[in-house]
Amino acid sequence: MAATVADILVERLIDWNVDTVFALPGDGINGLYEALRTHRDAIRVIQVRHEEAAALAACGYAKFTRRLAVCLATSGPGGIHLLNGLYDAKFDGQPVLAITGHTYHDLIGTHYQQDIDLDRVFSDVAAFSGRVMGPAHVCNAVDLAVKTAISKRTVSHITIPKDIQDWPAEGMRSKANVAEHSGDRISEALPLPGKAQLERAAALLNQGTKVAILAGRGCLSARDEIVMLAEKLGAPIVKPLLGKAVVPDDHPYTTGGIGLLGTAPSQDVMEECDTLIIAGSSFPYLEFYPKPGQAKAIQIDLDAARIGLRYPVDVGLVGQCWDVLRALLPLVDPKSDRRFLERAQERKTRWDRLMEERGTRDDIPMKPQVIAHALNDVLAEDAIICCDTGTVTTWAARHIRMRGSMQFSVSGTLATMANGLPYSIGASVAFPGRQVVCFAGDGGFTMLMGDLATAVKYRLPIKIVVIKNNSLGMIKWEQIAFEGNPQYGVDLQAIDFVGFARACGAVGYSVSDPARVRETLRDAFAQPGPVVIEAVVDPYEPPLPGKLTTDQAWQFTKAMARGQKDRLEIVKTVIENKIREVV
Ligand SMILES: Cc1ncc(C[n+]2csc(CCOP(=O)(O)OP(=O)(O)O)c2C)c(N)n1
Ligand SMILES: [Mg+2]
Repeated sequence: MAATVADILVERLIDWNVDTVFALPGDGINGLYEALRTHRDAIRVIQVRHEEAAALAACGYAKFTRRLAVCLATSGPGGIHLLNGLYDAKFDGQPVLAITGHTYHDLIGTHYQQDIDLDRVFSDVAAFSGRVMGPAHVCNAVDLAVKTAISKRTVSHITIPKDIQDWPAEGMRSKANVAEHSGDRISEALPLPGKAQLERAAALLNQGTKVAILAGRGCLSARDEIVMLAEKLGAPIVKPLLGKAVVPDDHPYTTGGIGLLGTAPSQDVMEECDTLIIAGSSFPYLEFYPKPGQAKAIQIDLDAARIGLRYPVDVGLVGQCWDVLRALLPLVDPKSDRRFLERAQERKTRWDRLMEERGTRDDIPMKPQVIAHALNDVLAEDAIICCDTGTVTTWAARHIRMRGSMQFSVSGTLATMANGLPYSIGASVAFPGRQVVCFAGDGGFTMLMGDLATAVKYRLPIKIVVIKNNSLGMIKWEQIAFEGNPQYGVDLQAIDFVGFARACGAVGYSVSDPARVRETLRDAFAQPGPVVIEAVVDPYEPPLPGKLTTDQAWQFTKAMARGQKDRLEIVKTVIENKIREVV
């Protein structure tokens, strides 16, 4: 039986099947911690080293389990540290409940210690943000927060003054508040479009001669349906990065990724299609879609407000991708003309050859692609890959190949750095038996690398590949190729990541010779616990888009002319890559 307000809260979380909370303690949540301690058989606390990691771990947990995830932080600074991870969850549509402490209820607003109105601070990131005011206010607030997070696939927040956490569970209730009035049940909204809309969509697909499918994260549970649709239509499947695991990378119908880190054949498909079906994707980069007016378009999305968000679609179908596709498939006629698909397949074969060539080069310094490519040899069929943000995203997107039931994620729409390790913690906590791999840059990893200690503490056997180019590489290339400016403020001094791993109680490996990559990865992956594999790579390797535009080439030339340091090395690397592409 609940003795305190904090007990009520923890017990309500347990009622909602929450069994894990990512957290870091503080005096603003001591009451909650005591309740967590006395309920530790039913709910566990994963103690992180930085609250941002708690929120990002919760986001990763939600992404890979498709369940509600919970993070907890103290009043003031603890709550503020959560924010970036919560925005990541909001932007990528993940149900995360954040719980924070607040200062004493009768000192709020008086410049007291850590007196930050977190319910106001969180009002932008959270679809529900409430302050719990007493024992009779807990269950209804938790219920609404949970239901909002799940039903809107977003962030909810509850803050609770520290003294109220210790108040007795009984005895304070307004006249209007009926005991046990709030229900802890949620029923999923599963809308299906009407027959007329499905028929209009099918008619467009049946008329199209060059149909393309853009299959995003909403299709992660609709692999069979997407493949059936592609087979019927002879349509190439283009995968935004959050949808990388929708179909395996060697599936004959996919041309791989899209965007700056995508593939040239995917870009060709988008440029040439006359009909596009956007399924479960809010892929943000507008310039990679067909030009408005070029293609008839159909969009499937759970959120009616997102229909037509990125492309002026002709038909919107609101619902879960797998549901809608099942309803749509019987109305779609099989196409015998496979020329569009075959052309895409030929181009994809050429692209794969280029990636094979880039991924197996024996240059020293080592090309970053080489380690991403070699990872395929050690990845399990059900590996979970958590990729960080930077040029590393390009190497992972192009070279790490989805197989079997692998899962993959990045910080998609927020594109925050430092998500890789916390996502991996979330994944490894959720799936203790599975291989979890973090693929990060030296910049992103250092932001939250204190949380390697979390992996050690909970014996999470995460394998962390750190691409060491001693720079904030992505921004370096943006300065050069997009802005036409020489690089500035992007160098990082080297860190000994092997020494760091050891200092944390993990195992460290370093590899700089392509000839030793495979055996290093094999040894590292055979270790039972967390491992850091530092891959020392060529800092001059540019993450060039699949297809270089004239403007990019021009900006690049401009930066070189304006005194980009190391320009000879850079030009040499780019020209060499271009020659290899041609021959
Ligand atoms: C929190 C945050 N700060 C800054 C950025 C801008 N940014 C994007 S990628 C990047 C560089 C990443 O460097 P690193 O992790 O070393 O990877 P690399 O690009 O070198 O492969 C930066 C600074 C960001 N996306 N997120
Ligand atoms: Mg770097």
